[in-house]
Amino acid sequence: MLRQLNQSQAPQKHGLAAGTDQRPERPDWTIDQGWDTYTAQEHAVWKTLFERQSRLLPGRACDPFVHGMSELPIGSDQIPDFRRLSDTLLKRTGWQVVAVPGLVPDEVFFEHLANRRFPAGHFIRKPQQLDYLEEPDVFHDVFGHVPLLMNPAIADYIQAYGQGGLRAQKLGVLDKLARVYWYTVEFGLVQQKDGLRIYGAGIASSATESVFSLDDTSPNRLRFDVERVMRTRYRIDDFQETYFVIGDLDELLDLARIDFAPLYERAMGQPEFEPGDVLPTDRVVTRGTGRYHAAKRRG
Ligand code: HBI
Ligand code: FE
Repeated sequence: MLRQLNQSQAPQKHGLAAGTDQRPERPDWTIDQGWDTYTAQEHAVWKTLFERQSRLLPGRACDPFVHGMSELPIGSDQIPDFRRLSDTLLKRTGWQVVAVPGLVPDEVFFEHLANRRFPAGHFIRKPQQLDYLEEPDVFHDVFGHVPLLMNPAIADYIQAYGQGGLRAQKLGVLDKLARVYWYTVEFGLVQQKDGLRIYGAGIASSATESVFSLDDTSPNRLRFDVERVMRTRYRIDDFQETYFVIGDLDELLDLARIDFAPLYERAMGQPEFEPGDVLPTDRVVTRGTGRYHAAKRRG
């Protein structure tokens, strides 16, 4: 089954994906969500995706994700109204959800995050492309990302990522910072007392990767280390070969507070790692067989 591409694949597209070549209505690329214009079929696609993930995620999604979801006006029958999501989020962590046509240029994206505005695709995928996505749609962005914006650590971390992104661009090290976002906010795992759990939106919104990331023997699962991750390439078109594990979402709060400049300095000129590499210095949670990607390479 083709995999759901993720908006952080955007670094390759630098914000302008296929089909969003129209000029933005506003300088910040936001549009009205147009909630009243969604068709019954679009709401039905949401329902299919929501019910599928709701069957899969118990015991797989981390507790803060489940908790955040339960406190938000996100239901099975309809695509959520961003105004109602923002009402709840603003009170809890000061975040809002704003509608955008799709991928937006990096600096626009970072500017929104730095101001606690989460840009969410207003559109939803077609019924025939439930598992494959050219760019982030409302299910990926709202079901995958928004529940954890209710968590104070994630709320601060993603704002700091926005601020850091604007700086990283100026320093020419965006690719290193994008990897940190990728292996945490998009594809991160967290070690709970009762086992490994998903917090990455790219996994939480994907039926196939929700299972692969936790249950399959193929991927590596390594303890997160920011300098290691900064130097680790990632897959943009298939399951990850390695997932990085944090001990608690609050670890990201520490990351939000440190100055990345010395880390960029140290990473410069150092060798980079392939997605499937396991280093002698890695703290290995599970060493994968690599069988899934090896089979794909054989074709
Ligand atoms: N645009 N709408 C949207 N959503 C994203 O997640 C996004 C984007 N543009 C750029 C981007 N992500 C990435 O290039 C950055 O995370 C590096
Ligand atoms: Fe995402």
